[in-house]
Parts: sequence; C-alpha cells; structure tokens
Amino acid sequence: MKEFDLKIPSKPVRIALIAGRFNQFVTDELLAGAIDGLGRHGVKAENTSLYWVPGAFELPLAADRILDAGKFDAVIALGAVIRGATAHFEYVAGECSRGLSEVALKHGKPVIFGVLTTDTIEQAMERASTDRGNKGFDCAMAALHMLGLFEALDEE
Ligand code: INI
Repeated sequence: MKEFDLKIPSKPVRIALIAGRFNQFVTDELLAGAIDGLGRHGVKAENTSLYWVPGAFELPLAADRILDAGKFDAVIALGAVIRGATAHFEYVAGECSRGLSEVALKHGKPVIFGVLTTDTIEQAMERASTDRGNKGFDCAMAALHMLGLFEALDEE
C-alpha cells in the first residue's frame, strides 16, 4: 500500500496568521506558539503576515478575503472563546468553526482551526502555555503537514 506520512514541505510556503483581539492575553500566547513552530521548521518571517481581527466571529471572513488575494498557501486562525465570559459562546464558537471549514473547502487550502473553546480562563491558558503544550504551535505543525501532503499529492 502506498502511504503518505506527515511531512514538512520541501519548498518555501507562505502562511497567513489571523488572530482575534478578544481575549488577547490568550491569543498572544497562541501566536507566540505558532510563530515558534513555523520558525523552527524553516518558514521565513518574510513569508508570513499577521492580521488582527476583533474576535473569533470575524476569523472566517478575514480568512476568505486573505485567501482571495492569492498570496498565501495556508491560513492559521487563532482565537479564544471562553464560555464563562460570554452568554453567546455557542454562536461565536459555532459560527467561527463552521465558517473556517467553509473557507477551507471553498479555496481548497488549509485553514487551520486554532480557536480555543473552553469553559474557563484557566483552561484556555493551559492550552496556550509554553510548558504544557501550546495549541498555536500545534496549528503551525498542522498547516505545514497539510502543505506537505499537498506537495506529495502534486508530485504523485
Ligand atoms: N470573541 C472571541 O474571540 N471570544 C469570545 O469569548 C467572545 N465573547 O465572549 O463574546 C468574542 N466575542 C466577540 C465576537 O467574536 C465578535 O468580535 C463581535 O460579536 C463582533 O462581531
């Protein structure tokens, strides 16, 4: 059986980061993890851009518009929706995840879901920490692995 294992792309890739200002004390940490992950795997700063949006609800539209411009191979969308802090948690988190997957399928490009949806601030900080695993770092790896897969599919 032919197998396509996870791999980092061999050619340079361009990656857009989008981050929500809402709960920025969390998204700053996710961003730091994502930038660290990309840098450690050879993505040059000149091939990345960072776009801020007000909150997680705005991530899908921004991702769509950014991919429309054709300058990026993948988008990493970072946000933090904390149930304790909002009565409309379900709407914000639900629309954000639905919208991001729609944008990925529309453009045929990886749109990585780096949005924490937690009950408490403590849980969010735990998933955005430097010593106990950082979802932003994981998202950088997911973006690179998807682009590595696309590269392998192009060469098949
Ligand atoms: N946006 C978030 O990213 N996280 C949240 O927890 C949140 N809460 O609590 O409401 C949130 N709301 C703002 C929303 O994303 C939009 O920016 C706003 O509704 C304007 O469209």
